[in-house]
Amino acid sequence: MKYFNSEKITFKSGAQREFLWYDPERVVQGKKMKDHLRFAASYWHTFVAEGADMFGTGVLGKTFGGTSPEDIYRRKAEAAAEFTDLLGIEYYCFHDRDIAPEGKSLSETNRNLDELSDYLGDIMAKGGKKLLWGTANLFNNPRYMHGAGTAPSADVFAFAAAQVKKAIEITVKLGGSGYVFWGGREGYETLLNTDMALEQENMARLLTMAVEYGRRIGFKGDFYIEPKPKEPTKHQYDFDAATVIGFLRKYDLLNDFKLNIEANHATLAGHTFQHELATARINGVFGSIDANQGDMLLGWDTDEFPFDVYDATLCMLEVLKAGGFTNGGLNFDAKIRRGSCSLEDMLDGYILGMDTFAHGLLAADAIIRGGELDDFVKSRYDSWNTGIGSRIRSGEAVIEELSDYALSRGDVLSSVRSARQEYLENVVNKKIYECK
Ligand code: XLS
Ligand code: CA
Ligand code: CA
Repeated sequence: MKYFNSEKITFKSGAQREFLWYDPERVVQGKKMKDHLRFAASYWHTFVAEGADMFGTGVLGKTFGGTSPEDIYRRKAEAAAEFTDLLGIEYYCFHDRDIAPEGKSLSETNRNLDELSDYLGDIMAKGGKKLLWGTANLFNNPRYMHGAGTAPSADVFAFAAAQVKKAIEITVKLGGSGYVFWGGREGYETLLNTDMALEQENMARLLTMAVEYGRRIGFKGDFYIEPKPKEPTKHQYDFDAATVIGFLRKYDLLNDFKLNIEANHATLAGHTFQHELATARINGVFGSIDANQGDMLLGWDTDEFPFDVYDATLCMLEVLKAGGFTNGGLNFDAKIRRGSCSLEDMLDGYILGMDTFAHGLLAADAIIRGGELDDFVKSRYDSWNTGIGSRIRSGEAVIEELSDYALSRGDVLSSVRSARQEYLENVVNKKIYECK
């Protein structure tokens, strides 16, 4: 059965749908483009979500012609294999509830998951596709209305733990290289009814149990937390990269956890995508990326396919500086707009995102090879390599010495140089325009 009315997407072929920038086999900095970018398809937006929003129902059916739940989920798996083949995408990501329907009891749900994950795993492995990460959907079902790992009810917490246990097993079975925690409802609406300290301790307990179990059953990949400041709750505990790093450090989870940074969540937190990536990198927790973009005129999580080459360039600059992905990749946690109501529109969305990041990779490589940014930053901080600067860095200088130094030195305004932002912005633009 063929679900998409499209030929395989080719590279600059002159076909109706083609990549202009993405060339999987092209070598950049000694590595193939596809291995730099490690593109993944998000199961939920691509094979599950039908375009419903707060004001209207779905516009694009994703039953793929199936009739019974079992049939529908098998067809979703087949569609996923075909879709990723068409685009040459090697990775996929899912929530447990994306790939199998919830049953009447937890044991029935788990059986569904066992069977359908076998089917999905086989069909994807046949085409050489790999699981980038798995996760548990701990936000959709009404039982999680007040949270899952941070629920006021210990019963709900235990149910969530059971779900996480199973999702980790499925991830391990399918050879996943990552396991994500996105704290959708792990937050609060008002402190009038919330014990914030207990909720955060409990979240850490759940993560600790998950790590302990995952390692025990042979999971060698990375656990990730995906920061997001708000939506669905008003105040989410995993607000941004810095907040999550503080939490991981407090609960001694830094050895097992890295971050999955999403572009749209960064902007919701009032940060640039690059800021969140750099924060992860300099703290040694850069892991994976949910590639999308928000709409600056809208204040919510729009999960659009990325077309902003500038942002993609600065993102890839961070990825290259971090030494590239190890277990992570670029997962398109992105959806087509509701008005784009054909399955094939999704192919255009992915082509848009993949070309944007391929262009970003080439521009980032050109920035690194050109060296202008690096040279500038190095020289901006050169006073830290000699004299008083190096004494401060080595810890030799005490505050009295600095006071004496300042008194003898006179006004220091003459040592202040221009930050040359516009020159550097010209450099970045030039690399984006000129790279081929
Ligand atoms: C929602 C999140 C979610 C996670 C996985 O905003 O982006 O899709 O990536 O649960
Ligand atoms: Ca995401
Ligand atoms: Ca999002």
